[in-house]
Amino acid sequence: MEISYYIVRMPLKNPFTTSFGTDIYRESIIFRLSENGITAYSECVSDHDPFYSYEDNTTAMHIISEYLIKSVKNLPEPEEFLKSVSYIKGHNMAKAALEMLLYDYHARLNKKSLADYLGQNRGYAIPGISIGIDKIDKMLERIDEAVKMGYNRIKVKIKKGLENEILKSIRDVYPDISLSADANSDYTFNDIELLKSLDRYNLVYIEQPLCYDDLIYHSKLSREISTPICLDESITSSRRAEKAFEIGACSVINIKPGRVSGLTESIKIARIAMENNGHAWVGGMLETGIGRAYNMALAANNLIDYPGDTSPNARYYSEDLVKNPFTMDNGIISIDLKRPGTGIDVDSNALKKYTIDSGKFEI
Ligand code: OSB
Ligand code: MG
Repeated sequence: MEISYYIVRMPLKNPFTTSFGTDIYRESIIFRLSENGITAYSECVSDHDPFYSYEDNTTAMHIISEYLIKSVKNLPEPEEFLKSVSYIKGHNMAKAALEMLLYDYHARLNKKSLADYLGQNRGYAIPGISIGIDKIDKMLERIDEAVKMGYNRIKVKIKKGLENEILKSIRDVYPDISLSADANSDYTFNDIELLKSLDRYNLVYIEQPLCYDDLIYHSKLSREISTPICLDESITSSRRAEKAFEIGACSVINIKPGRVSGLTESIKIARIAMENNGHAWVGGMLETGIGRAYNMALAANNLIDYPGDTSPNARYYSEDLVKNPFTMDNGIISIDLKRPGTGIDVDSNALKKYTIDSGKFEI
């Protein structure tokens, strides 16, 4: 059996700035499996640099080639695959890339769309948008466009020292839109007064205000501010999600399949959120059309109750890796449940064009 990989470097339509830096390109790893007349693709959401998490493309390729790829032999069910690699600590993005590849393969084998294969789904995703840090007038322009397009929630990136200026300018113009702010871990508990001052903006939640590996101080913070806390970086597994709810560290979770080792854990986390009267939504990592299809299938699940960062493809790249992008109509993104697996139609010319390195695993 053969699995190919392609490291792609995709120029973003617009630079994307978070509290940890500015991206002009997205470098991700695409996997392709072809067996028994079925072709499956997946995307590893690690990037060139370890700035969002400790994983990067080099660590992901190392873990995949040395430890994970052999467990894909015999094409196990995704859950079985995950169990067989549980002896490897962490490296969830690397695990997720193969777990999702197996999901696409098995959904296709069962002649079901991935959304149906995952279980109860509503057939569409409810998108919000994540807007990077920029000059205030640029951010307001982007928000204006997004509101007109029908996005169901606007999330803006914030950074220590810029938060009040950004949020006040937005609320002055849009007092009522559903608004959230993502700090990507830029604050510490010492910033408590500053964080309290954000309560006045009536945010649906503040995303990951404190350190990426912290639960305890998020729990302390949640008792000091009225804005609900949503965790992203801190929730790396269903076990951590359980603990987060148990100690009140958050009431909302941004689920990114890549961060939590794939769709099996994603669904478990969404269920935990619902059982704890919390909320769950599907985040994004600026995926190409390949990874995006997995996020959409998950976002269509009935356990997901808040709008996600699942924008249609056209927002990210002027040329994508798929020929059938998702589009947004009246604030929803429909999923074609008649197409098997992820349903994507990969544009092999575009894949070739943006590939900077490639190879094969023979297993
Ligand atoms: O924190 O949610 C985040 C993008 C890259 C890394 C981290 C994050 C993001 C986003 C963009 O917010 C979400 C998207 O539109 O894909
Ligand atoms: Mg985030």
